[in-house]
Amino acid sequence: MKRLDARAPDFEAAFTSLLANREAESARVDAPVAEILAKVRAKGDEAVCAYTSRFDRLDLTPETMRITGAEVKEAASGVPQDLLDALNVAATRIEDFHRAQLPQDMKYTDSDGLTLGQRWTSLDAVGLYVPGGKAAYPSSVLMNAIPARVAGVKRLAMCVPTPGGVLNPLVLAAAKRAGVTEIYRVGGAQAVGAMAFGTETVAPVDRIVGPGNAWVAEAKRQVFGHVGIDSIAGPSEVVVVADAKNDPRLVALDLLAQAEHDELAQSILITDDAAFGHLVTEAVETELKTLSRAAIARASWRDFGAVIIVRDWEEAARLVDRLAPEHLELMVDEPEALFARVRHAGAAFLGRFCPEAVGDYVGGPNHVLPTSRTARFASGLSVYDFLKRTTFISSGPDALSRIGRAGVALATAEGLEAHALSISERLKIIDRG
Ligand code: HSO
Ligand code: ZN
Repeated sequence: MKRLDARAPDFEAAFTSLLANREAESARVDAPVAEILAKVRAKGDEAVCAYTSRFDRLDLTPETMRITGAEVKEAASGVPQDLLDALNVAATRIEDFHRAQLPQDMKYTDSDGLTLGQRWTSLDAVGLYVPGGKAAYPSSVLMNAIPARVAGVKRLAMCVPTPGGVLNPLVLAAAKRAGVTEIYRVGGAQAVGAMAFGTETVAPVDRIVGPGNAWVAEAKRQVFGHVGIDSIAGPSEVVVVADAKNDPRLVALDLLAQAEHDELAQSILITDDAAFGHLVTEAVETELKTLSRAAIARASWRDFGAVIIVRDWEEAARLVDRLAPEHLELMVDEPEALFARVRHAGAAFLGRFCPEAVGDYVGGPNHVLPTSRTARFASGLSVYDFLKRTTFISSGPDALSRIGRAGVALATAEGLEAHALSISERLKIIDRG
């Protein structure tokens, strides 16, 4: 953990080191992934089943690739009712937020007499990748699937690896609640290939979303262009801005909630009180004695954690913008006023009783957010990722006669004669009356 003081002469260098890229040194998998994708594209189900047998020790046939409705029901029936109720609370709140997010179509008639506008329509089919084993978060199934369904996507296919054939009941229950329409027990690059290119069993989709390991991320990169993809997430991060009126233990737990995700996660406290900063770091050490994921959280806090002492909240806001964090907690007297000064953050949590973990599960806004400072130019997952716009122009003779000549002049200047004629020949007809 680093301790930084904005007044110290070496502050700038120390702060810059916090902005360093935390991407894992992952092995290059571009060549093997390209081979898998090519095989899946050429051989369809046969290749998907062969790779599943090799990587997941699971023998599949085209008939058993899909997890049936009965299997989903059976698995979900083993989930305790209180957990199903919790899933339902989360799903309902996520649905409500994303429904409120739906954009309006636009249409107006301008002073030249043209009617202009744009109309939103949903994608036809989306593929959702869900990692296997421990990396599978049921909450992330809800966060990826619900915006697609709210946007109006009819087909929502999900791929999840089931090594050794073991199903994750809570993931399946989340998929069912979120409105996933079909589920395949296929993972890795072969799943991405199947969804992108289609096989005899898996119909192709238009966009693939969802987290995955290095192979899945590389496969998504390689199919991009043929289908759309979501952004490729880096390690998670949180910046907590807190004054000395807070309970140091609560602030420590918020920092650790991020740190326990990943050794590469980053948790930063910004405070205007150095003594409070010390209390928080002491509380972090105390909690690390008992947390179940202490090994991961300790590594993250040791390597990437930081406490920054600032003169005032104005300075805090400037530093937050430079960090452009995925998550921002504002635990100060007037969080709205401070939030108004911040421009770059994926999601903000305002007030002393609004921990980021509430947003991970039951807040409503999406928890798939821009990481690695990409909040400077990117936003979290939303209904917009499953919608596209068609713009339109409607013009009659009067409107065309007002703007047509300028179009002819530009077409002529570009040397595109048919363009010029397609307008000018109509202008002639109009002029003839
Ligand atoms: N904080 C994570 C999301 C998550 N947390 C899932 C718990 N489960 C990235 O925003
Ligand atoms: Zn989380």
